Amino acid sequence: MSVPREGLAARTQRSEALFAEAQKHLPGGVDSPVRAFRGVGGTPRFIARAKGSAVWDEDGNHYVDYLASWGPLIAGHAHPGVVAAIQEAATRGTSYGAPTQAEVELAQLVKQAFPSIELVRFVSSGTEATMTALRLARAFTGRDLILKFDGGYHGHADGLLVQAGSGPLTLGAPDSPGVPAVAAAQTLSVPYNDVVAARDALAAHPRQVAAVIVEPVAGNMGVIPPAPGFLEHLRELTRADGALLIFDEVITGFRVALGGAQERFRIRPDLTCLGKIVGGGLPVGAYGGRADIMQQISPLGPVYQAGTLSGNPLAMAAGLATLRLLTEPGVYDHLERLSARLTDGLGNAALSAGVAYTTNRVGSMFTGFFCPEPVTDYASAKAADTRRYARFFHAMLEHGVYLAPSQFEAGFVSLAHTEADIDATLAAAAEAFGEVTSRESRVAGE
Ligand code: KE4
Repeated sequence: MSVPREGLAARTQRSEALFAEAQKHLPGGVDSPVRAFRGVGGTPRFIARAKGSAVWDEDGNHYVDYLASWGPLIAGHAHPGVVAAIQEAATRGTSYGAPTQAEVELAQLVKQAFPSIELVRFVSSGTEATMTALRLARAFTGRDLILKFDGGYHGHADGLLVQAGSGPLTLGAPDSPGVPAVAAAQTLSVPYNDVVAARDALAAHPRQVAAVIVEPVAGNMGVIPPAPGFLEHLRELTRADGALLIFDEVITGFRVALGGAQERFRIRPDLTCLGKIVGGGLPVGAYGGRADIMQQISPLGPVYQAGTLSGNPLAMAAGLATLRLLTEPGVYDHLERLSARLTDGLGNAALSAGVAYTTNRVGSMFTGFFCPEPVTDYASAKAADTRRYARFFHAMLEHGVYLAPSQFEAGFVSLAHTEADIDATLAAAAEAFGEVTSRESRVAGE
């Protein structure tokens, strides 16, 4: 039986005090908007430390963590092998601005996992990876237009903040001010999983679209799997039109399979963007793909991209240590089994509590939506009851479970999660679903 902590209100004093101070110095008190709890209300928990599947906030509250830093921590927090690799690398210096053996080794591992990647370049974030992939696609094709999907989030580069998911969706601003109209005008966006809309968009701009960029499993509207045939059709449509197909695998890379969604769904994109797991919790992004395209990148070719800390030795060490854990046999079967038990259990708990709830899951990434209908695209995701999500989120927090602070994000199971963690989570959910409906009936009765 999961019991809410006594006097939890008193147990957020340090987070509250830190949040008040943080807001004097940082916009919204955070360094990334989705951390501010705007999608669920209340005070963001200031995290003091983490280990394995657990995080502790500054008030000493313990949580089973499914945020996993928005995806990178597939091996769990502070994995001893990852920490030791970072520590060892740090004793040899933290940055050289020169090539290193670690970059070569990590590139080899990425290419082994992703056969479509013949050349790869490391950068420091997913945003840098997708931003550069689009510049490269435009240079290679000589075309200007980009086609993305409603609710797809690919980082905060100007042309990609159009009908964007993740934070912009959570905060109700899918199109950001400050993006020049001419930049936004180069970006077409159609509903996710809608092959006809994608076909019509390409047909309306024949041989003018440089690339179609897609999250092969959407993670920024909450998790939405590709409909059967969706990715295959995108591959055919882009090949016929001469547009490049870019898989944004910043979340799905090394997550839904060692070789990401392109392994799981057997599609070969022209370019792939990576992030999160490839850095093992340190800042790494990457873009790569066909050699004839990547050879356009400076200093080989004319397309410029650079970065002071690209291929940073500490980040390369963390990425290498993490990926080597993922090449162990049975890793993905284990994640599949544990994640399925979690989401099946959440669905059953919601059913028992009479709460309309539907879970989407691919591998160890998942989202529970507070709505009765299947969630297959941006429109159906937006129909979810975000107030119920917020109540559930806080009820789970009170029961020691940390989910994504937005209905429109993904949760993640790691190699550090145990059967006992899943049991505790499902016990907490049984209480939390009940509290969602009882709070509503209390309000209705007032
Ligand atoms: P970063 O620049 O945040 O490293 O990566 C941008 C990015 C690109 N592509 C996909 C599919 C992504 O999900 C992301 C970033 N994801 C968000 C959460 N959904 C990061 C969390 C945040 O913005 O704080």
